[in-house]
Amino acid sequence: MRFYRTSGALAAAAALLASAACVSEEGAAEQSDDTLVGSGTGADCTIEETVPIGAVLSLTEAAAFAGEYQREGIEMAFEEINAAGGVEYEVTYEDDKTSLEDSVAAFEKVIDRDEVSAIIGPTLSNMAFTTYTDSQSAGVPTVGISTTAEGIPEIGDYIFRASLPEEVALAASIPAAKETLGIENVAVLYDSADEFTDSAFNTMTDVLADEGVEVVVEESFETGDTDFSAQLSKVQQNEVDALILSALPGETVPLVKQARDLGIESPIVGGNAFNSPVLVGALEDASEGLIVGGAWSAAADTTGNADFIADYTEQYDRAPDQFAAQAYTAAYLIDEAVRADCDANREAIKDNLGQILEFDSILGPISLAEDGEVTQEPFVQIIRSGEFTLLEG
Ligand code: 1QQ
Repeated sequence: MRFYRTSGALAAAAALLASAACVSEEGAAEQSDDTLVGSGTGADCTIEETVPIGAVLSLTEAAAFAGEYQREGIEMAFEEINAAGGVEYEVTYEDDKTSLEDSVAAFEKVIDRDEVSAIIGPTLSNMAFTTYTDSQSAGVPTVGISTTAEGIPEIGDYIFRASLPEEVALAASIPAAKETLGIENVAVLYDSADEFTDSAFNTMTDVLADEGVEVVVEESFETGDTDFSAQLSKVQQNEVDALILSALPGETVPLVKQARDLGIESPIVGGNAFNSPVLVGALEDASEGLIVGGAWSAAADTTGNADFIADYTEQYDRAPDQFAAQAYTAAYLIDEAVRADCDANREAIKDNLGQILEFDSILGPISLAEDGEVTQEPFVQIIRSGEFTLLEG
């Protein structure tokens, strides 16, 4: 067993040398701190220094429906991990207020001020396309927990996601909906102003074409819109078997309510943002029959899921959702990467995150590849009487 800890002065000198010597391709100095290296591996790893983690989340404004759950999922996981001993983590939470500007500032804070070993977040792909270029050039491993748009891991080798790509969710939910409901033609409605919903629209179009489902109406709107009568009147003029909807909850709720008020009764298939009890609660009766593909289900029989649901519900006085579950899982994946070489420096975390194979999680077995992409099975659910039930998966 190797023991890496050195005296403070020696460690400081070594860190200085190391940071002078190690410059990543992008020119950013690599973090190399001997006090973040411990002894032992895996469950036996012991690191004396507290490991700093940054969590940049949308804790207020439009995406807080997910961000609040994410904060709780991260908090609960690190409480459990810290209680198990060996490695202690301290998380700094930053609210990006669902704004790109604030997200960029929050990333700068955790990278430069807090010198974190890894970042979790942000909540929306819309911010990630910008903020991930910052953590990539600073050489900080970053794990997305709900950044599902196409092209996210491709931003760089420090960018990972423990969030099922929307392409994978839709490739499961649309065929399942087609089979269950006998869908032959659809109307596709999408938010063209958000990176995630726009990317999901492209995927929906591809999957529908592959499935031989005809798109008879295709209409867009923009984040912040509240009146969908123009788009819905096009739907009314055409009999469709289903509505395929790519939207965040802020627009989904009024759109679906307006559709039902107009007498449009077609079943609705949505993206992973629909996998949220907040959305179901806001839709009330209009949520009946919604079909959604996502990374997690309360009904799934995955390892530890029942305990996770029970513990979370006790701690936060409400049941967890997909966003809490993915955030919780990401914390464990970071811990797994730290313990692999018992090294909580950025470079070691990055190298080891990319080698996680079939980690047994509440999302099911989950792997992260060197290119940052996640592999896990999707869950397709249908909402019945306000409850998510498994349709398939
Ligand atoms: C993204 C998403 C959203 C639904 C997260 C809340 O998947 O922005 O990629």
